[in-house]
Amino acid sequence: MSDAKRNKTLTLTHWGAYEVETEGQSIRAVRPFQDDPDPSPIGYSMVGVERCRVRMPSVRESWLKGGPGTAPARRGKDRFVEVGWDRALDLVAAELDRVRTEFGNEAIYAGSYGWASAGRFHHAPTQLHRFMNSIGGYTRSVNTYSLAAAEVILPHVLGLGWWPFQNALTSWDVIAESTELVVAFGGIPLKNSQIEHGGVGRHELRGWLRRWADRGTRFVNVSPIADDLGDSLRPAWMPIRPGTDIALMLALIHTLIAEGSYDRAFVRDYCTGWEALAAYITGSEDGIAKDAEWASGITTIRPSEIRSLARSMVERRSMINVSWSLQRSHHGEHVIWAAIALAAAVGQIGLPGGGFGIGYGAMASVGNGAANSWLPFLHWGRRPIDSFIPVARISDMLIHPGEEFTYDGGIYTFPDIRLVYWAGGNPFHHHQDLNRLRTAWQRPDTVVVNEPFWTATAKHADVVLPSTTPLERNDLGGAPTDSHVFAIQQALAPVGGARDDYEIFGGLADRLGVGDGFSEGRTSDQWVRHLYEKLRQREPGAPAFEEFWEAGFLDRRYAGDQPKRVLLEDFREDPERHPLSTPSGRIELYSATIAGFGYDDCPPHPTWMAPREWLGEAGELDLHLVSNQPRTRLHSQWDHGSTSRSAKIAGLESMRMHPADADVRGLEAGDVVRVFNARGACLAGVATTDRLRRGVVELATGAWYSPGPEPDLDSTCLHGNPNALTSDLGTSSLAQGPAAHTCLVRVEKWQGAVPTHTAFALPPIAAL
Ligand SMILES: Nc1nc2c(c(=O)[nH]1)N[C@H]1C(S)=C(S)[C@@H](COP(=O)(O)OP(=O)(O)OC[C@H]3O[C@@H](n4cnc5c(=O)[nH]c(N)nc54)[C@H](O)[C@@H]3O)O[C@H]1N2
Ligand SMILES: Nc1nc2c(c(=O)[nH]1)N[C@H]1C(S)=C(S)[C@@H](COP(=O)(O)OP(=O)(O)OC[C@H]3O[C@@H](n4cnc5c(=O)[nH]c(N)nc54)[C@H](O)[C@@H]3O)O[C@H]1N2
Ligand SMILES: [Mo]
Repeated sequence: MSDAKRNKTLTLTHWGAYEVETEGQSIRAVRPFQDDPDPSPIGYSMVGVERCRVRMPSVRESWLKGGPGTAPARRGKDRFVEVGWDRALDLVAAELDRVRTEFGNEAIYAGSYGWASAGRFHHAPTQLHRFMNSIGGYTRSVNTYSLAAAEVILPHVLGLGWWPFQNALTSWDVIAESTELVVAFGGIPLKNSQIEHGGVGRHELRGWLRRWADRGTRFVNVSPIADDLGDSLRPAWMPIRPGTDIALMLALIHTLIAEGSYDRAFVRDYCTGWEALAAYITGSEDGIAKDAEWASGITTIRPSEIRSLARSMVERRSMINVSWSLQRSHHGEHVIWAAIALAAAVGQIGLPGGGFGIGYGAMASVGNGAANSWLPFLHWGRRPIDSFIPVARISDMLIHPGEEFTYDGGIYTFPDIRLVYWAGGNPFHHHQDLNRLRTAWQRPDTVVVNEPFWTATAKHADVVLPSTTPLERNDLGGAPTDSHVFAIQQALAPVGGARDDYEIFGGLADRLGVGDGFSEGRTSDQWVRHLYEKLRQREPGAPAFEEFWEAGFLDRRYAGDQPKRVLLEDFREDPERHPLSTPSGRIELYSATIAGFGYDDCPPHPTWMAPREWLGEAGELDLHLVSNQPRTRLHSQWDHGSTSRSAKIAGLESMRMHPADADVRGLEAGDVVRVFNARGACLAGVATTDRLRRGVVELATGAWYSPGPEPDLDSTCLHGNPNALTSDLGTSSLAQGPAAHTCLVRVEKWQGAVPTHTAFALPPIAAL
């Protein structure tokens, strides 16, 4: 083939921008974006874009024959029948109409959580929500799997919602200039900073960490896993028992109180509720002093280490970082609250390089200071009805229609869902306790899923509508927190019969008589141009559309250097002129509002409560499972791709454990194990390392879920998805967030032949 037939286009993913070289319908090469100093290897997986694709609209056979509600227990087991687009869209439109007419729009659940793709126009959940609002509304979801507990507690403590808070975080450059000690609970994991919601032009965190270290900044990594903070930073490692950080934070405050070194003026002038918190910490409230000895019994960190850490924090300019993972646990709200209380006692909040941050390293942009750039987005439309659930309560909702739930002081009722519509997410990867979700998933009459790939969620649907990937369409992409905006350029024709989500919902909207309102008369290319023009209205320095499209990207650093940011600087300078939006105008270390809610599991000041599952009361389940974010993919995306698959062991997700823990179970690296508890089981391949504390195993999220055959292996994922094991417990009555990191397991060697998983196999498809 001659070179002339090769084409190069630029595409954007949540893990970076790449140049894609194609020849006809094949991808010949994927190269990182020229200006990216630290590109992510995840992008190379795109070479296999045709693998595991849904080729044609596919309908579950029993549902097709018997109509909605037929044999729901056969979801995930039945054959699919491929049908043409017209038939599929007729079926789905008729079913949407039946459900909204007979049961009302709240009977449609389209909360549809998920990351979908980076492009802002073809963002599948946005398209879905806009479509659903145009047909009368739907039951939505609130908050995120990432941060639910933090999102709900922060307004009570700081008077800030999540985005204003994250945008105000102290920026990396200020840390580089001023911070002498970084105490990182859950580390600052570089593996996670590969990602940014909406895309990354330049991965810069690695460079900044080096600059922090070069300056002589000391690092403490408080985490069960040493790798959460890079070796090049020479961190001190405190391998804490998972789920016990609150106890450590309280004991650090106790030391400062006992030694008289906490910042009296700060807690008096900038906080409310210090007395109540101090009474609890010193034990005058309940007779138990939350001192270093007490915390040592819980966290397994030596009392002398706790005391000396507390002293270093007040002697130096110190920054406390709390990873998002910490609040993805039972009582996760209180981890955030305790960290803020610790920072208040240290007294450096609002000073350059001092105080606290939440989630440095969790994504590429957290702390980059580039916040507040504006990006055009497609509007969801007006919400005709207001029915919602906290996002991680999906199984509860499906299993308990009509029952009450609490959320942030309110009492609400779970709707009776007849139809579930998902686009751009993978609940059969992301939700906790997948065996419970499978039971819950049998309740609705109909499940519709738009997906490019045959994921477990697609396999558990009644109707699967094949979507394109970003490689197959034009779009505009970027993150408001990133320096670049990209022209995502179509590299391939749609694979198989795939259609853009916009086209799919357009087809449904036409059938339901709202086509014009949904499309506003624009084709998708016209929409992309329209969104870009909105950007130009805000930023007259941006080039004309044609020029932008030709260049492939816009480097918005033309706007000049971003201002250095110091979190809560104004408030510190003058709390009267810049009060917080809390009831007291101060940082609330005790919240009368939360006291008023009267929740047993969410007391009104930071409190240690033993999580439901932890190594302190382990019993038979003697290992703590950390199911963190995977380094070789984004969640479940491209698990079928080369980067993710290269890290598997015998085709199974790899699980890391301490060599001593392996030894006592007669295990060696490379062995296949069964990981189990009362909720379920999964297989995994063993890797051993002393980078984990003993008693902890690490099995990252995202291996495509592949339940084994009935009757014996039905509740076992044969591929290694940790959500076969995690608990579907809410963080507390306040936020009802996911608590994935609160999970105990046992591990044993798999005996006999290893059953093969079918994660990447197509489901049975009947010829029409
Ligand atoms: N045990 C455990 N579980 C967890 C977590 C944990 O820490 N531990 N973390 C949680 C967190 S923080 C998150 S954010 C969630 C993530 O959960 P999800 O966001 O649901 O995970 P993804 O794998 O990103 O799923 C996105 C899906 O969208 C599809 N997709 C991509 N592009 C398109 C498109 O253009 N159109 C359509 N229709 N589909 C598209 C992809 O193929 C993929 O199946 O997982 C949560 N689950
Ligand atoms: N490569 C990659 N990067 C990602 C993602 C991905 O899928 N892949 N997902 C993105 C998303 S959606 C999100 S929300 C963020 C999530 O960002 P995080 O929530 O911070 O990510 P995790 O990897 O779950 O957790 C970080 C570390 O916390 C530690 N940890 C777990 N439990 C405890 C505990 O009880 N105490 C302490 N001290 N440490 C603990 C674990 O060792 C873990 O490696 O990551 C984003 N970045
Ligand atoms: Mo997330």
